[in-house]
Amino acid sequence: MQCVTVIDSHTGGEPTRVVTEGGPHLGLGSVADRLNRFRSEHDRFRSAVVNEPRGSDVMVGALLCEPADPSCTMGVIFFNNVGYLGMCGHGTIGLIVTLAHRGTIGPGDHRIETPVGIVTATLHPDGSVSVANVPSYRSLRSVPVEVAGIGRIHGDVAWGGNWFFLVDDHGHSLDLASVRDLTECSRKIREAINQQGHPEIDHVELMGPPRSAGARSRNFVLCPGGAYDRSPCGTGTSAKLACLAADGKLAEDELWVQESILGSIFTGHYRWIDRTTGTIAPVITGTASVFAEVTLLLDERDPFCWGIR
Ligand code: PYC
Repeated sequence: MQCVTVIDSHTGGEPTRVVTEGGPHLGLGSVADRLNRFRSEHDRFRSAVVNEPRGSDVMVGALLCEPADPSCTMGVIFFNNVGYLGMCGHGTIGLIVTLAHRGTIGPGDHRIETPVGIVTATLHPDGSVSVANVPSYRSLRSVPVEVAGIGRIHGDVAWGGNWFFLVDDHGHSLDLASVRDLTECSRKIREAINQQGHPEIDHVELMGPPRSAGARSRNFVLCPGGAYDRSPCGTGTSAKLACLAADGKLAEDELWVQESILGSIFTGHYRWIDRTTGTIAPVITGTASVFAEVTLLLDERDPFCWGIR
């Protein structure tokens, strides 16, 4: 029997499960190297932790590891029901709140090595967390895509730690009651843009007008494994900031309040890194709540010990 201790939190409704003990040893090297070892040698551990019956399609796991970069205090690999994430904004906020809950860290800056670069998470005295994310940029603007059953839509391709396709003219109202339709629409858009020579895009972000006072925009984000992000998506909001910066629609340090399909909020702003390449340094702020401390039991006699895949 293998025991794995985890702490569960949610960030704006989106869950994060931090493995605190019992995870696989991933050897030496950068966090990107360790991700490769996680994927090739321990992928069933990923599935055991986040998939049913212990988890669900929406759960994002976080495995801490030693950073290779000496300026970082920790390394982290985020994973989900189908694989691994480059970065995860809501997950980083959940991780920091979880470590503060355990008494492992206090307020201040925490440099974290991820497979796609270093991020700095700041735990504020009020418990909120800001994440200075990896450099983000838009690679393509207003790409036309013919989507079966929907017609022609347009989207921007942008990197915010994961690859996003951001669409305004999807023709849907972003209502929580319509998540099935929104999921199906986003799935079809992803299939079409992937077939159009962009297999790297694994997140689709539908944009719409905000509902709550102070918010600038509402989104619906389809994640790689088919679940939708309950939070406004930290990497998706970073991608959105890169598009706004490139279009000259948001100034440096101007606040962008991004609302999720649930109405939960992230606040974002950016600084230019390189105007010629359109690369920005985005910062996302949000809050998380810890809701469970659990010991998972991995018993080889259990037919679904390694999760329902
Ligand atoms: O917050 O970056 C994020 C994220 C990615 C997938 C789910 N959440």
